[in-house]
Amino acid sequence: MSESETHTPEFESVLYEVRDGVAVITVNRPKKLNALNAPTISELMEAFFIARDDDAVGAVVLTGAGEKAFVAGADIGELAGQTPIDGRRVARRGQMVFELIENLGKATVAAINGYALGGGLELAMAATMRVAAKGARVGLPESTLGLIPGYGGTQRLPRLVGRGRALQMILTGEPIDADEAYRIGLVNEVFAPAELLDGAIALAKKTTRVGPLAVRYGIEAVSRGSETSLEEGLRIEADLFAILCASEDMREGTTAFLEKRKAEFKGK
Ligand code: CO8
Repeated sequence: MSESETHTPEFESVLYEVRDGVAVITVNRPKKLNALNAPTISELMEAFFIARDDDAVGAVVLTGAGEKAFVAGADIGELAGQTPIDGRRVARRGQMVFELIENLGKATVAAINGYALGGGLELAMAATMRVAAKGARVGLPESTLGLIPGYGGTQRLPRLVGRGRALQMILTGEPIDADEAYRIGLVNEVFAPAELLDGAIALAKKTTRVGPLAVRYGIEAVSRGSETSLEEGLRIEADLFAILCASEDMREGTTAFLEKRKAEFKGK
């Protein structure tokens, strides 16, 4: 075990551990259904920085403590007293943390183990992939509070499931269950609750067996490319492809194939 794998940071509302090369980050406020208050957002940011910078971590799984919720949203107690100035600042801060997750350079799998509502679903949508426990419920109920999503929901949901379904979820506030989320492509897989975490770790682990730079640039190509024209996106793809052609990993991957052996990638 490397030294970095033994390093377990201590947080108030977030648990962090590394299992076999996968960092498992757990939002840990089960009595409040893991609602995201300001300190939890800060701790999540710190945890993701640690995962990003640790070479012993190849991928990340993000989940919620307890059996009831992944994250039931932003903390409504904090939201209730916000002025417009606070609201903008808090929304931008959360958005920044979610962008860190989205562009971590390593795959992140959100393991949705119960309610993922409002900021909770928005957090899961910043992950590279999502898996859910059967019976989990996901939605954007902000409109029932007289709000709209503020952690990226109005932007990421239509990109994932299309405009019509996204607007239905945003404007009615009604949640959908895991099977329906799977059907519309919002989650990648559905597991029995007892198998969710192992399933999420197994999926995350698969992304650590391929070239690490390929994962980094694959995420970047999809992320940047989906925000631009096809022509510009194809150029981004070709540029990133060209960078990979200069990597040791590409040399190793192609040579290993030709020599009929398993590639040993170094992320270089
Ligand atoms: N915030 C704060 N506390 C919460 C939240 C939340 N989002 N969700 C649950 N809790 C608390 C409850 O108040 C309760 O606390 P206590 O025991 O002290 O009374 C505890 O968690 C358990 O919850 P319930 O008793 O309500 O559990 P139920 O099983 O009866 O209901 C539900 C579960 C259906 C999930 C229910 O708790 C619920 O509706 N929660 C709120 C869901 C919601 O509306 N989420 C969206 C919040 S708004 C948002 O996320 C905006 C994001 C963008 C913000 C951008 C700028 C800040």
